[in-house]
Amino acid sequence: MVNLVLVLGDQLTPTLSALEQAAKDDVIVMAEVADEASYVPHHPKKIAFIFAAMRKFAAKLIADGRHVAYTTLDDPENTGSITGELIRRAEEHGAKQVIATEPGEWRLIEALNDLPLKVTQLQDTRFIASHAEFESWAEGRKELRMEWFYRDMRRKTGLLMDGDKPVGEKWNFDHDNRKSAPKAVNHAGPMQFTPDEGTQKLLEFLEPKFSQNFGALHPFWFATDAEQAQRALTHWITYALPQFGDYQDAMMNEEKFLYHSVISLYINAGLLDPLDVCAQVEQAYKDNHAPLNAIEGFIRQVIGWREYMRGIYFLEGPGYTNRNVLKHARMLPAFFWGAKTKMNCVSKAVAQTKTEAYAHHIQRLMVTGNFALLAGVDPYEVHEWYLAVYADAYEWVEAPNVIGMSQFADGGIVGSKPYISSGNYIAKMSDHCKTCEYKVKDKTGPHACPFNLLYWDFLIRHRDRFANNPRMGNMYRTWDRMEDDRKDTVLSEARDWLARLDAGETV
Ligand code: DLZ
Ligand code: SF4
Repeated sequence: MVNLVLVLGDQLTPTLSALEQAAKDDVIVMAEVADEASYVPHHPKKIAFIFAAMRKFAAKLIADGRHVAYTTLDDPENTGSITGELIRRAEEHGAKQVIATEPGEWRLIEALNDLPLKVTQLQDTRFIASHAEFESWAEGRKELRMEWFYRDMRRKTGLLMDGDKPVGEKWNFDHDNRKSAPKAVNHAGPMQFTPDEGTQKLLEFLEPKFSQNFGALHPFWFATDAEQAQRALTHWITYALPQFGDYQDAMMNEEKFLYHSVISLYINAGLLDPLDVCAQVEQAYKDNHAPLNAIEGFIRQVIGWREYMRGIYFLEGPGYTNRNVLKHARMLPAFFWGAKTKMNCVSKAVAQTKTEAYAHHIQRLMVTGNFALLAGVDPYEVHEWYLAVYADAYEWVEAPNVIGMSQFADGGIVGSKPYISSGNYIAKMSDHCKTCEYKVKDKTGPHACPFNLLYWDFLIRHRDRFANNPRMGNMYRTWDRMEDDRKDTVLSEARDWLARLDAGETV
């Protein structure tokens, strides 16, 4: 009797554990379904990327002689969900068993477990650390610091290791990766691909279906198969990696990508293998093509941060996305969906999110994330926004980054203090403030940068929780040294500003 083998839209890897386990004549089930396309209002580019890559992956499997039962979104028989499609295909082929690679979201893991079929969910071996490894690393630790986990991953993979010592005698070169925005960027951005005929047809079909979603479908330029994704990686290694480290945290009005690789969407969908990517990047160091701060900074994101995020998501369990220890309840402001805001930094980050389904980590963490945290936005709404609008976002990676790292809604599992800053940080790292209607130097008054006001408002609202945090004592001491009049002005202007935001004014 044949089994069904499930391959999801972010499992497009020929060596996927479910595919390796399958017998030659098992039926591979792939399905474009309304449930996955709409459980959050995904950016149209994200949907197009996943569907286009799924179609090409299925075609390759078929060319390799595999039996693929592929459901397109417009198939009249389409049941609208992954589980519905598995039941339908099981009846069609007389199958009783499903072989799957564990999905990256609890929602789907639980749905598969509830199926009236025997389902085996295999480990996703595309990750470096298994759940068991992460659990045993985490067990008994008071603090789950990424840095310690990362060092274990360096030792495990042998990347940038000199025997049992780190190459360059330091594990982490982050200090060298904080240069402010350069005058000019001598890199034209990630490699862009003209959609082939099949992808073009898909775009025409998707356009009217998802035109209400936030985000521009055109121009669509993502790689949609492994070979193209590799070309994009090679292009980045050749032309941008040498500068990547220095300007990793910088932001510019006229540069959406700076020296960033923009390959997370390819890795997360399975088109590129993370270890293989790191090996290619390490080779650039061995070839003296790029400096160690760039190489180490990149490899840390992939084998350190990315794996650590996944570990936290699975360790914390299905309720993680509902955490809200700071009890934040403000609605996500309309400018996250493209309404006008006078804050140039936010406006730029949202605008490029809309056109590209991409913003880099500092735009996500220190602009939009920082704003949402300071303003006290409901973290669940923030989480759904990030999950929807970024082409690389799946819950296993997005939720710990947003609920944990960015919004401190998990109470400090991911970060030992909230990631907040006043306008100063943005002014230092970008050219946004120079052309902003607000004045970053103004701490109060009609043109005061909202980040300056909200920063103090946040700290004072949460004084009971954070005053004794050793990493935050300085902030409270600065506040305590201020004149009482000034304190009153700051807090009342912050609250006025938030009231205007809530009233729907353009702020
Ligand atoms: C994100 C996404 C979208 C938009 N559509 C599909 C789909 O139609 N079929 C599918 O198999 N996967 C899709 N995905 C990816 C899944 O949502 C993803 O596999 C789960 O969220 C687990 O990470
Ligand atoms: Fe952003 Fe404030 Fe700078 Fe304007 S002045 S760009 S709001 S940090």
